[in-house]
Amino acid sequence: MVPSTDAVAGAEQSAEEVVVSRDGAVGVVRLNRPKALNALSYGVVDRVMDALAGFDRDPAVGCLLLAGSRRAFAAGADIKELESETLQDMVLKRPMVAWDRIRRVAKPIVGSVNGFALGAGCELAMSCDILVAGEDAVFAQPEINLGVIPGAGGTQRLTRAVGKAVAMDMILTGRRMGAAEALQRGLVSRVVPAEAAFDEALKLAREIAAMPAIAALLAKEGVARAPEMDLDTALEYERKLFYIIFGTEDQKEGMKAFREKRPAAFRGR
Ligand code: DAK
Repeated sequence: MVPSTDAVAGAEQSAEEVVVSRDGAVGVVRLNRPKALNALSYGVVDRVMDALAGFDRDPAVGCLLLAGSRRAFAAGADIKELESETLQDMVLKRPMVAWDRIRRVAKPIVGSVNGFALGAGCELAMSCDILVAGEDAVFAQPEINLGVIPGAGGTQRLTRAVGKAVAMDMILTGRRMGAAEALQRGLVSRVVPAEAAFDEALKLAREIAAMPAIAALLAKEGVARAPEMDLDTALEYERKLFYIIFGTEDQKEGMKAFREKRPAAFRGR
């Protein structure tokens, strides 16, 4: 069972900065460092990535849910940790490698955003496949105000999500984008009342988790790869993914159930 919002709020005192739980076929990962507005220290990022990778390997899980807390999804990388870092640290410790792990997750990831999603917090949110935002959500890449630039995909993912003009505007000024604008610009897919964001995201994740698992996985792969390919290559690629689905039991079951006018009983095979 997923801890209730209160339970997670209560866990503020605990040492668990990342709370990992299961809700049926949904693997839930919640940032829980509210006193620092869920600032993403190296340790927190590692734990998030470990948890996502663990759920990705778990056959009982069909969809992942990544959430923050009520005031903040995450207010960025941990500035206090970053301040003393050097060029040599960046090159030799290779901290970016941890961030590549979320891109390798095959199962769909739903993100639930309340409050601040700033800097690396915005980048982590954009690494999810679908975002449900509370009306209080605020997105920004304010790194320029700290003398740096986005380093976990912001210049690339924001540009792909909202286009060059708006991405330039946000990244060069650090300006914030509210939930309504994020919806209008296609950064998030749903905006709901702030207090409902987690529950709505969980509902969406449950719905996806109940879908035929291999089809969901291949559908995600097709959409995720779309911006990386020219149309001809992309359509050919989609065709191959489509062929693969015809090797699944769920394809047979889905179409048989349609013919027999009954709900399909997908088994994820
Ligand atoms: N890091 C560390 N602590 C943070 C933090 C952050 N990003 N954001 C907030 N906090 C802490 C504050 O320091 C404060 O803790 P105390 O000082 O009281 O102990 C606590 O959270 C509450 O924050 P405030 O007192 O500031 O609360 P306010 O309501 O007044 O303001 C705020 C909320 C979100 C507007 C403000 O806290 C703020 O501006 N925070 C910083 C936002 C920001 O600039 N974010 C971008 C960070 S740079 C990398 C990949 C990516 C990145 C770096 C490396 N690699 C792979 C190596 C990305 C860089 C970034 O994200």
